[in-house]
Amino acid sequence: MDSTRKLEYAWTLAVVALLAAVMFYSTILLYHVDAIPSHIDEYVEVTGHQWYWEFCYPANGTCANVTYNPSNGTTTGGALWVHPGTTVQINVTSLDVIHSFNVPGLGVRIDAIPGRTNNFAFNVPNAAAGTTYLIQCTEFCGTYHGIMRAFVVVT
Ligand SMILES: [Cu+2]
Repeated sequence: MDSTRKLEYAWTLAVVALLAAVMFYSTILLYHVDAIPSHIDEYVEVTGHQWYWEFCYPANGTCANVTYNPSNGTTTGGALWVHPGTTVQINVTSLDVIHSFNVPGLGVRIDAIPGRTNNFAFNVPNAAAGTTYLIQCTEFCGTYHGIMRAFVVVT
């Protein structure tokens, strides 16, 4: 075997080893990202509607709709209220079409699918007290998809 061929084998094996290592660690990371922690401070039921989000708090039985107003593009009616330093589990579903619950500032993105509940947990940083995070539907869901937004308010 000449030295050029040896080099080709070495490069091929090096690339295969690198890709195998990346796949190994990404698979583990994927499971950790989806895992629900054993301790949850607050549960929020999130329901997508055309074209607003509904937030229900099983702890006290209250719900808030963030309604849309197509005539002037404003939203009213509530927010997703959370406390700093807590772990929040959201159970996300939809009553009409597929929506996507996306909070870029908190690293949350999960689909709202009719007939199915997707669970996701996220941490609210201690330093986030007083912060407001934008929620934007990121699955095109009809005419007013663009104004289907709400806020996570950390109090
Ligand atoms: Cu939508």
